[in-house]
Amino acid sequence: MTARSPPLVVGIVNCTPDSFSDGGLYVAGGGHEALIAHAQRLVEQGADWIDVGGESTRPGAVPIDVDEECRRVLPVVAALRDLVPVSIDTTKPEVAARALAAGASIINDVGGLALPEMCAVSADARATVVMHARGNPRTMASLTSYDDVVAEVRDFLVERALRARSAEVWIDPGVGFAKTAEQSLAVLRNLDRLVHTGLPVFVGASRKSFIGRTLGIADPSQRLAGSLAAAVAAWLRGARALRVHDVAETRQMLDLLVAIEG
Ligand code: HH2
Repeated sequence: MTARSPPLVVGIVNCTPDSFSDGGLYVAGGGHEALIAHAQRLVEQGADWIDVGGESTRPGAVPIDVDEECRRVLPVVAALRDLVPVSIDTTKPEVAARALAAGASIINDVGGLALPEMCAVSADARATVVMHARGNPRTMASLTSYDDVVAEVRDFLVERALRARSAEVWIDPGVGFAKTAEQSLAVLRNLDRLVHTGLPVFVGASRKSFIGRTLGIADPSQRLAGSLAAAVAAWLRGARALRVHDVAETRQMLDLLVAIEG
């Protein structure tokens, strides 16, 4: 293993009642105040950036409108703006614009800049994360036919990254989005092919269903060890940012690897 600087650790704050991995944990536990306290804890644990999302992308998730999404995320974004870089995880240009005005500096678009309006809004962001996906949460599970999943994901991302108007553009293979467990494993195994594009690579594998399917673990909260394995694999292949639920554990793992490797 060659020494390399650790990736950025991106802490996930889901302001949703129905996310796949922490389904409404913080919403149920006290609304915005609890979400902000959770985000602050992630920063104390070593998160370099916080990703705030208000709409679940879980397969089959029910869509919500702009006002409801903003009601969920904007107070959290505003509370974090002076503490840590914040990305807004949304596919809606209006939500992205309002979150940037509230203090977010990064757009995380799991729609991969499909909408021209989102490309325009990205001009006001410091950075954009462009993720590969197909269809929407209701259809993506059936859109998993590829000739060469790695090449198709890479070519999609290179083309979509050109649409971003921010100074910095990240690409993300979209683990679990319109991908079977085997395809998610293949994408992670071949992540260096994305890294070779020269664009910084962002990976969100934390607690995802490919870990559950591969290891036979139904409960997402029990997938920490698998998530750490995916994080190491992504880092060793050159990922520069890891989107994770378990910040303290990911930080500890990365810090020890850095200490060993020098
Ligand atoms: N995965 C999820 C949401 N947003 N953004 C990027 N860039 N990459 C990802 O892999 C990614 C993402 C899904 O995870 P989670 O936020 O935990 O659940 P939910 O979509 O149910 O809110």
